[in-house]
Amino acid sequence: MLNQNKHLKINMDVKNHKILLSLGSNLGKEESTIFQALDLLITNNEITIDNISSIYKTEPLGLSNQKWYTNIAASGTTTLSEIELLYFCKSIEYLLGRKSRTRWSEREIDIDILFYGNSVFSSKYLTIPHKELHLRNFVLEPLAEIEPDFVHPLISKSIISILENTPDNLLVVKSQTNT
Ligand code: A4P
Ligand code: MG
Repeated sequence: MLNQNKHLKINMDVKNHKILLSLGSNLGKEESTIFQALDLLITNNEITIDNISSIYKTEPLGLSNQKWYTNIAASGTTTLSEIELLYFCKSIEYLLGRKSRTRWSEREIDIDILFYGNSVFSSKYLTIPHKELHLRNFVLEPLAEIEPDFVHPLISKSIISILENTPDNLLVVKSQTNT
């Protein structure tokens, strides 16, 4: 009886956190890989995906001699911790064939955790909010479509207002509306 109560207490303490993710690919079947990644995310019963943006075609940031990217943003919830969510995203990247390359190289799939509720978190392996999201049109445009009013906990501005003032001038083109 005592043990049962202990488990009940643990379950009641589990918290659902809002998550905002950015997914990108510029190698292989980009769109289908991104949707496979979303399908794999929800195989975890501790993750929900509630909304996804349109698909965007985006000019590459970093190494310019690579193909344009396909990028989307997604929102959902999780009861995983920040680090558990990162490891799960990394395992999906691996399953979908992401190879190890130098930073900013072309990639089969990239899953970045943009926000985890209003959490501010920094460790060797994970920084939340994602440290460069406010400087990137390819992240901000899709995100503004689904979460324009979400306020960045460090910058204290909404996504739409960050987008309106971004210094980034790389091109982002909406290619398909999700219905
Ligand atoms: N990491 C730290 N914080 C996070 C976070 N919030 N979410 C660590 C996810 N990962 C995070 O990432 C390197 C390490 O960052 C991870 O192992 C994790 O521990 P990675 O995905 O393995 O390598 P990367 O993506 O090459 O490096 P990085 O620094 O994450 O690059 P970005 O910022 O992801 O940029 N241009 C366009 N148009 N569209 C793109 O999607 N993507 C990139 C990659 C460059 N140019 C692009 C795009
Ligand atoms: Mg990344």
